[in-house]
Amino acid sequence: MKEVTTIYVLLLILLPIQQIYPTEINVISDSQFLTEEDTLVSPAKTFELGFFRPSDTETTIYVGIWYKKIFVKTVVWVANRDRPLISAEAGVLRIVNPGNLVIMNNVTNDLMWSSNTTSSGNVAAKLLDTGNLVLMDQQKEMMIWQSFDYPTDTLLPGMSFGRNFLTKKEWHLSSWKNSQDPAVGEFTYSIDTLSYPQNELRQGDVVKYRAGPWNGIRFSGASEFKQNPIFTYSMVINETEVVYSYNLVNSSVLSRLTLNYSGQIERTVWVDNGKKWQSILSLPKETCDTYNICGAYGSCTLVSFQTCMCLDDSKFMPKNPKGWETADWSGGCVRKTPLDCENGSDGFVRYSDVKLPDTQNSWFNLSMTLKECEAKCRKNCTCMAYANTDIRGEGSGCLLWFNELNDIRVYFDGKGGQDIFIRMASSDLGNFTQTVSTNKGGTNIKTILLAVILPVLLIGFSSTWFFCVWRKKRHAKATGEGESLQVQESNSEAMELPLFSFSAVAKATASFSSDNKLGEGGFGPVYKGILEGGEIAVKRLSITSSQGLHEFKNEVICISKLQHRNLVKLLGCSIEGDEKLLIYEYMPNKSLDSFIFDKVRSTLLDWTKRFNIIAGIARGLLYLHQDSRLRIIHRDLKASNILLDHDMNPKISDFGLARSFGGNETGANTERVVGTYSYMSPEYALDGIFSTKSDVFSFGVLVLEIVSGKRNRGFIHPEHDNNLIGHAWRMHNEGRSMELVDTNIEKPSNPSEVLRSIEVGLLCVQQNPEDRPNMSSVVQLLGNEVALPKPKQPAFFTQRNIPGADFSSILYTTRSTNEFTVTEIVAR
Ligand code: ACK
Repeated sequence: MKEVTTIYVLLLILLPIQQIYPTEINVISDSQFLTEEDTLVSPAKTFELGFFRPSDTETTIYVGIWYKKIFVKTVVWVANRDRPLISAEAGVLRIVNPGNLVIMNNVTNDLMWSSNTTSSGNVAAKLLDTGNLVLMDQQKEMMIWQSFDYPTDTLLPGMSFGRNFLTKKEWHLSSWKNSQDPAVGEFTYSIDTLSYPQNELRQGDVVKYRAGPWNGIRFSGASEFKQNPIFTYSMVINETEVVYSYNLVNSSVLSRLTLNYSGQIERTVWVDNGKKWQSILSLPKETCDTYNICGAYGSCTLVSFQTCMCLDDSKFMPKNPKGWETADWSGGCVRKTPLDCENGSDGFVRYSDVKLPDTQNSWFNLSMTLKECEAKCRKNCTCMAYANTDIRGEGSGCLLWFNELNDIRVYFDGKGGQDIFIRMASSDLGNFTQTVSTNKGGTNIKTILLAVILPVLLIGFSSTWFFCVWRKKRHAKATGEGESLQVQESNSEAMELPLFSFSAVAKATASFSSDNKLGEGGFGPVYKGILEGGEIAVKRLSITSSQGLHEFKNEVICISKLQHRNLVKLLGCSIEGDEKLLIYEYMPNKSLDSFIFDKVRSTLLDWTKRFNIIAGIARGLLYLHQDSRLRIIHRDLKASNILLDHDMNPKISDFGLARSFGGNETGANTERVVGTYSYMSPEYALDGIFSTKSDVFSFGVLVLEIVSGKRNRGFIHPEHDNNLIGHAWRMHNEGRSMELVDTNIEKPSNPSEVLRSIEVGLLCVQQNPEDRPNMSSVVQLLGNEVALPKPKQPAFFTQRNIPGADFSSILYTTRSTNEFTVTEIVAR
């Protein structure tokens, strides 16, 4: 470090330090670990791994994997599901020798989770685009552990489900305890491999639902997905393993199979334009899916007046007729004519379209023919039925059932079931092996089944270091000795911020040439520059501005501790003599206001992009309010403080006026009202009360501006005196909200999303802070088609109704645009 100035000394006193952490990294290695501010990202940015809280109200913290591409946080895997970190505890995911990936509690040093691996070589953890976290021995180029081997409640394409008899690996799903608790819950969904493989959903030890044995195409009793263009399935059944997996025909589709905490198996597909997960399969779906509801030889019919029938009325009867009269079907059915196996007179009757019985007591051979199968069954008097194991083509393989046949179901649509040959007494046979098909045979079930429309059962088991990387301390030459600024605010945690020499930054910006000037910011001019091969934006503190120094310190303190994809990244700073510089990642698309309020440029922001921007700002603000290690109130959220990256992703910038809070504090009262009028909530502008809800108000204004392409301040309408808020409120009440949409863009393809956004905006600008949603609700309301509360009348909806406001006491301003930041006004 070169010269230590008074300011620097001041900063050092204010703030002791710690490393500055990157947001996104792509490997965890011996020298690179993951903290709560970081995420490990897959190469194509499909998945992301990091620390998360199941809900905003939860104090528990887990390490998990979720989709990066979608903003609805969808966790697909959890590491420490039974041993979370608690709020105040700091966690780290790192590799400890020898080759063990662990989650450590940095406060207590407790081991919270471990991959339980060892390796003599160098080990690195990476997240693949399949959602699989893999631990690699880099010398041997060998995978030593993968998260796909430890599924939680989600089966992703390419994951295995089943068992390997050699390695003793078993893959099954286990539900979360509840929507906020990823601990192992009551339900499991697994392949029962004790006999011929079938799927079972269990609550504790009790089977709740069973998908029949695999028949080469599907799990018996499951409508096939053959015509479905989305998935392909594979099932391997051999001496070594029984493994089911599915894949996507089009890898850009996002799909998952989950077992939720209430025991529902669900296959969902992400619908991009609906911005939500759409369920395409949900099991158990109906009463008839209840395991063995009708007992042995019974079949569930879905007929309202009688749930259960016997498989074949002419040959079976209820075992307990009285029970059937009282809707107790559990006794099932028995044969009218007893078997007489000893005399060798029994035969077999074919039943078609049947969900094959529970294979608990079964035997199978994959190479036998049906004829051989029959002979084998005939010889064994306890063998009650046989069927092909594989129904493809002519059919092949042999599956035998012993003792009673349970959990059978006859289908009428021919899609889910298959043939089974059931042992019958000679008197129940014709001269030849009889076929009884529920579709063709004229049985009682058929009559009833055809009399009702049965729903089709759709089953089928379905189914950096920083700034890429702002290489820490890779700068000796260019930046001046590779030092860092130790930053700490009072009792809070320390950070380390790369410190650059003034000369290096001056060189990077062509000596702060006017050609490089991007504009005038909160505390001075902003320049574009190239430093260490990367584009940067440099804020230069006006030499004369004492207020700017205050903001400068504030920005360093606040933003150096924050890392989120929707916050602009502070890469470093420079403090030499009177020169104070802040160095940021460069945002090629500049600020949001340069787009939305510009006639020509606004046409480049279609609705999809605008919605993406709204959602991104919401997530960034949520992070500030709830998820970051500090609770930050930005206090100056506005269009000019939203920067846009190369892909038009929004990043909240300018933390000069931000305030941080610890513990449960959500706001404060100040006599120094700072911010920008047209984005200020009434309680803040008038009484100096600021809270997360005053940021929510500003967010609401921003949403309405993004939708309409009009500024709240200075809004003019020929019919009334209302500002933009008032105009939006008026249009909303008259059912004309769509008229608010910027006419410079094409008609939005998703009007419901537009209306939802406007309503969310109006909810945020309600007069009473308590009525405004918090940012977590905002994120949810924007992303889901849930019913929205009715917004109440907004605050400040006419240009003139700011009661008691006297802004004559503005001390000074720091911007010269018409939408300047009021650095300080005295609240009355
Ligand atoms: O709207 P703009 O073009 O985008 O003008 C303002 C100006 O500097 C003063 O704030 C631009 N600006 C600020 N920070 C950055 C950044 N990190 N990358 C690119 N432009 C920036 C902003």
